[in-house]
Amino acid sequence: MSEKPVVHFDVTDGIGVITIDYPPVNALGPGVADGIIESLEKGEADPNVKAFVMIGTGRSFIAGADIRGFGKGRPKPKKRTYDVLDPCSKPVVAAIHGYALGGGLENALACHYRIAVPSAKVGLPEVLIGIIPGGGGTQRLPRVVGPKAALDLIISGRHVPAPEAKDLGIIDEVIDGDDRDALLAAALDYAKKVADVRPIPRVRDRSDRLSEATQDVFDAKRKEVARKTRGQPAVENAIKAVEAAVSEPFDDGIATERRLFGELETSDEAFAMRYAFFAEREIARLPGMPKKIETPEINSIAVVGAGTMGGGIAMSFADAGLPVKLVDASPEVLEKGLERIKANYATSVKRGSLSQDEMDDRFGRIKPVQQMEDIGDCDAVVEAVFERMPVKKEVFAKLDEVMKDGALLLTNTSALDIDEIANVTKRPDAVAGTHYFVPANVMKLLEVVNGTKTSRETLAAAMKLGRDIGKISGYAGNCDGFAANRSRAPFNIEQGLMIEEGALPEQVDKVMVAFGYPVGPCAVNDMSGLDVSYDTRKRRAAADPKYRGLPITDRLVELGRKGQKTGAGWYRYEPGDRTPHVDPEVHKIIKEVAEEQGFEQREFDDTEVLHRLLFSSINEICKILEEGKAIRASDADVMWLNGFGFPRYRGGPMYWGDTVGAMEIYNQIAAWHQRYGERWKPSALLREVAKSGGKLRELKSDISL
Ligand code: T1G
Repeated sequence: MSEKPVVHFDVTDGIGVITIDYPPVNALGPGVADGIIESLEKGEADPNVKAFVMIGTGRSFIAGADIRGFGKGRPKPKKRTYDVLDPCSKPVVAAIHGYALGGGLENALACHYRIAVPSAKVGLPEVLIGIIPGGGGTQRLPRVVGPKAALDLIISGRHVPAPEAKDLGIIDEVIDGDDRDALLAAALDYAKKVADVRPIPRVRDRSDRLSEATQDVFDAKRKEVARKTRGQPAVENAIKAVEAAVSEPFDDGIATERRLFGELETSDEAFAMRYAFFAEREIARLPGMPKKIETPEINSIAVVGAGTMGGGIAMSFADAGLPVKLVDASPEVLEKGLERIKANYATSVKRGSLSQDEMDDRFGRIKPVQQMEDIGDCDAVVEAVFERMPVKKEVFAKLDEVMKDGALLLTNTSALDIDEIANVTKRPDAVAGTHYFVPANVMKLLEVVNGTKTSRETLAAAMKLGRDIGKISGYAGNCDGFAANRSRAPFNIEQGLMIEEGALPEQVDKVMVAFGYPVGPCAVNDMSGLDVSYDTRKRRAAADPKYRGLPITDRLVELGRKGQKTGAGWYRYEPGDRTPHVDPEVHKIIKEVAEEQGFEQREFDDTEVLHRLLFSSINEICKILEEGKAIRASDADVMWLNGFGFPRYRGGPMYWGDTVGAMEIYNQIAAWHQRYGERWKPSALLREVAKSGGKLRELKSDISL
């Protein structure tokens, strides 16, 4: 329990003000619920108190239950705030700024009125951590917004901006001011206004909207979410809980919700998703960095290169409200790049995820520029030109000339040597890698690569810049493939080699889809194009006779089977349809190349396919940590979750590895080392953690920055 009180209660002009004071986000931590209950009981007993206001200190209302306490056998509370707020004999006004999420919104819904500042956000994000709302949210929200909208909000877990929440009926009033003082003043006035209104409006008594739900609303939702939420029991339980809101009296519905919640808190999925939640916050911490480090203000950005990556990167900044200059020497490329950006925004507008005004604002922030001289005033520049070192060097030499002092010089290279790029400038301390993942405006992962001469200020600024545009910045040291792609490379190699050894592409994909990936790796190859790395393989084979490449993939490319874009790759595609179809022609090609190359073919069982792919990457993550090219194993998990679509309810490769056990993984890798040679040499760190009985997910490198 924290020493200082976490809830304050004072009476102002006959209004009892309950203030939650549990930084940083007013989670319902130890003592908060009891403090709210005590304040209500005190105010109820005080004849001078006519009504209540409930508000948070700092930057938020209540951000939800204290997730840190979950899964640790929490003591059952004697009373819950929802059960004291709802029947309170005096009206309670919830005053919301920042966030009212999970238990925060549930407390607000148990209040009798809700007002908010325009920038506030509300939501029930519990399914994102593998559980469901457990404080009445599945019963009250459908009574306010209707069952269909409630299902959408609970299953998406999305944060709803206050104006939209008002339109939905969750919020009664959005005030003019956007700061906490204005909110408190408005809430006090509102409370005085409603103090004598009777009957006091209680959400539990509202059932008019429940009749909107017929069974097909629930069946349609089940069908809609089936593919995307496979393996997540919380989603089905959430649907069941909302069904109970429609079919059962309120108190029975609450009991049903509690039962369905109780099934989930200690589920494997919930443990994994809570781990992911905290790992995504831990990744921001750079060991050895001073707590407070001066980083330059970034208010203007330039992106060099108007290709697919450059366009996506420019969108990331424009989406975050920053003005962007998009540079390309070729007017045609620049024009095409702008058209691609506009088309991307138009698709979002068509889908309804963006309004036309928002699209216009965002697109309006992107200014096309042809001369590098015109970007010198920008606070930071991101280079996103061809992945060829001579081209990068030329661009950075020019940037060094034109960019103002103190500007960040960032490269989006996915594997090239940051030091070699930095060394063409007179300011290598201002150079860092910021590696975006395709599509750059969607993928949350941003890999920030630390060059030998990158200053701490530049590193900290690049990490912060990623977070400021809503991404998850992850540290990587400078090496081939940095951390994310380097850890993924063995997976890709094993995928190709297993197909040479007899595993069919459809078997590899079936195994990984069953594991939880939305799409299998071969189908993904067909999407990105089998020819993408063909040239690289050919260049490497020419330079290094020992390099064996991937002859089967190369043959597919040489036969024009480049993937979806040519109607055939690992799979066959009907015109205008992206559905992969198994193609006997591919089986024939595999056989032919195997005979030519003398590859022995055999049957594979599914477990071997899964283990060959994931154990190889787990081993590589251990090597990356040993070399200090990543900070912690959980960072690698965050990169796989947010860069490679690893199923979230499995936590990440290292978290999942612990469900198999480090010793079992080590022994299997040691056996494959005997059978397949050098590429399966077990990492020393893996051997150590296996022998010590430790956890893969807790491994850390010893770098200090
Ligand atoms: N519990 C414990 N710690 C939390 C927390 C929570 N609910 N939310 C945030 N933190 C910590 C976080 O780990 C970080 O710690 C710091 O606060 C700042 O967070 C009964 C059962 C509110 C949108 O899922 O989405 O209610 O790293 O870096 O980017 O039905 O935090 O500083 O040590 O994310 O400004 C439902 C989870 C819970 C909300 C703010 N609520 N939180 O984002 O800051 S379950 C949630 C968030 C529940 C009820 C059920 C975000 C945020 P540290 P941050 P931010």
